Amino acid sequence: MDKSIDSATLKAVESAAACGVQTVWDRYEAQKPQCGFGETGLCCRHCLQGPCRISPFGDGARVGVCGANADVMVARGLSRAIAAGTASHGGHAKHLAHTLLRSSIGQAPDYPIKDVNKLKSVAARIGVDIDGMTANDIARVVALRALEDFSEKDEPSTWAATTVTKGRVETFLKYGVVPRGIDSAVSESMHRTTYGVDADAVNILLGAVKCALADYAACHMATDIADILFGTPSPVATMANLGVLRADAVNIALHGHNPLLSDMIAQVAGDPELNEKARAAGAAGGVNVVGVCCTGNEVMMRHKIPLATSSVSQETVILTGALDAMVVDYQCIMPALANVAECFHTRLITTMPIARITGATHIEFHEDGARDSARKIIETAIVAFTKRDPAKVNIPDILTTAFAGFSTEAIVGALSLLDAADPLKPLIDNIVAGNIYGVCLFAGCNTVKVTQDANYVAMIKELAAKNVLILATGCASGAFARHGFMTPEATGKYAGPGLKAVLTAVGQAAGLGGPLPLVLHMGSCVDNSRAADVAVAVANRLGVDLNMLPVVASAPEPVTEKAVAIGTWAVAAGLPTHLGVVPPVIGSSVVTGVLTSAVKDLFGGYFIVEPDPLAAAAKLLAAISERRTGLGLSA
Ligand code: BF8
Ligand code: SF4
Repeated sequence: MDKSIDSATLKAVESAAACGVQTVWDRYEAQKPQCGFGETGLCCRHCLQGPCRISPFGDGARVGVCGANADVMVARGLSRAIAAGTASHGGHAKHLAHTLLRSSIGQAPDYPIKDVNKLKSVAARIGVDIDGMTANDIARVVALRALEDFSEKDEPSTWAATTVTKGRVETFLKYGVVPRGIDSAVSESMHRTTYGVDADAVNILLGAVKCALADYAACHMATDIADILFGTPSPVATMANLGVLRADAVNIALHGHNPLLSDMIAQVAGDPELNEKARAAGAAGGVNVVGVCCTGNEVMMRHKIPLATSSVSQETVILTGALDAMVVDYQCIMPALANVAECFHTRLITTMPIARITGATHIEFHEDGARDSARKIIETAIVAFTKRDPAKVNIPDILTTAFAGFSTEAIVGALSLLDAADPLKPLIDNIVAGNIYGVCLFAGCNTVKVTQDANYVAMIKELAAKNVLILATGCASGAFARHGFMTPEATGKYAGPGLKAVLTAVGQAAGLGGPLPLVLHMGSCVDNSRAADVAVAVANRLGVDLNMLPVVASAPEPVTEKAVAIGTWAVAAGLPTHLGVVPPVIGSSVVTGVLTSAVKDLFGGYFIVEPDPLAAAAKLLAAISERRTGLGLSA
C-alpha cells in the first residue's frame, strides 16, 4: 500500500530516511500484525481480573471472567471511545466558555468580544432576554449558561436541545437519549461501562448515543463561542500544502485544536517589531505562520493562515527542515513529533498543562497574558531559526490555492444574494429540481491504515459528478485543500452540470466572477455543528425532520475517538454515515447489526462501513436516492 497520494507528503517523508528518523508509516509497519482481539473489539481491561478476550473464530472462552459476552465487551468499548471523544470536545468547549466568562468580567483583556451579532443570536437561541444589556452582560449570561450545560440538570442540555429540530428532540426524548449535561453524560458512560454495571449491549449503545449527543452539544458550543470571541468566518482565499513553508522566513506551525492559542499567535505574528527581529536574525521574509490539523482550519478561516498539512502527515512539516517551531495545544498531536524535531533545529513547544510531551519545550499559555505568551513563543522560534541548517532544508515546492471559511452565516449570506427575502429557497429549489442531488459532509481524519487522501479524492470525484454538494471539515477539508478541490477550477472540472450551474450562479451573485469552490470548507471538527445548522435550517424550512433530508456524511479515513463520537451523533441526527475504516466492533453481531441497520428504525440514520471508496460513493448515492424518493423527488 502506498503511503499517500500527496506528492508533498511523499517527498518530505524521503527526508526521514536520510535523517534515520521513523515516521508514522514505519511505526505502523512495526506494529503489524495488529492484535485481532483488539481489531474486533473482543478484549476487555475494565477490571483487574482481566485482561479478558474472546476469539472471533469461536474457539476458546466465550465470555470474560465476569461473564461479559462478546456483545457486551464490544458495546462497552465503543461506548468508552465515545465518552473519550466527548470529554475532548467538552474540554475544548469548556475552555472557551471559561474564557468568555473571564472576558465578560474584564479578566481576559486579550479576548474581547469580537462578534456581537453572533453573541446576540446565540443568546436569543438559548432564550436569554437581552433587552437593555451590554455585550459584556450578555456574554456573562451566555458563558454561565454554557458552563451550566456541563453538569447534570433537570432539563435537557441547552446546546443539544436548542440547536436541532423539534422532531429530533421528541425522538431523543422518546428513546431516553437526551443528555442533561455534557460532563455528566461522559461520567454516566464511564459508570455504566465499568465492572458489573450495564450488561445489555443495546442498552449500552443507547447510553452511548446519549453521550454522543452531549458531544454534539460540546461541538456546537465550541463553534458558537469561538465565533463570538474571534469572529464568524467568511470566505477567504489562502494556500495549502507544504509549499507554504518559506526558506527565507521564520516558520511557525500551529497544531492542535483550540483557537484560544492559535488565534492569538496569528494576531501577534503580524507585529512589526517581531518581524523586524526575525529579519535581524537573518530571515528576510519575517515571520511565517502556517496551520496543521483543526487549529490550522480555525486560523485558515479567520486569518487566511495557509494550511501546511494535517493529521497523519503532521511529521512532514518538521521533515522539511525549515520549521523553526511547532506550537501545540491539545488533541491529535503525535508524541513522535518530539523525536522528529530532535533531528532538526525545530523547537516543539507545548502550551497546555494537560498536554506536555517529554523532550518538548513547555511555554504555558494562560488567558491572562495570552498576548505576552504568544510573543514569547514567536521569539523562541526566531532564536531557533538562527540554528537552522540550510543543508537540511528541503521544502517540497507543492502548494495550491484553497478557499476557506464557509460558515453557516456565510452560506446563507451568499444565498441571500439570490433571494434576500428567503435565502434558503434557492438551495431548496435546486435540491427539488435535482440540480443539487443531495449533500455530503466529509469529516474526520487521515489514517495510516489507508493510502493518505486516496479515499477522499476517489469519492469526491464520484459524488460531485452526480451533482452532490460537498461540505468538509477537519482533516477532510485539509485533504481536499491540498489536492486543489477548494477552488472554482475544481468546480469547473469535477461538478456535474446541475451542481456547476448552482455554484456558478451563487459565485457570480457574490461577485466572484466564477463559481464557488467545489468543496465548501466549514472549518474544524467541532464545526461539524455548522453543517448540522444548515441541515436543521433546511429541514425547518421544509417542515420535515433531519432523517428525511437527502443529506449524508462520510469519514473515509477516521482515526480518533472524537471522530467516533461525531459519527454517532450524525447517525442519531438521522444521517446515513459512511466509515472508510472498519471500527473495532465486528466481534459482535448484535452491535454491528444495531449500528448498520436497527438504529435506522429509531433515528433514521445508520452507519455504512465500506473501505472501498467507489463502492462507498455508490452506497451514499443510493442513500440519497432513497431520501429523495421519500420526499417525492426524482430519484
Ligand atoms: O478534530 S479530523 S485527526 S485534527 S480528530 Fe484530529 Fe481527526 Fe484531524 Fe481535528 Ni478531527
Ligand atoms: Fe474481564 Fe469482566 Fe473484568 Fe472485563 S470486566 S476484564 S470481561 S472480568
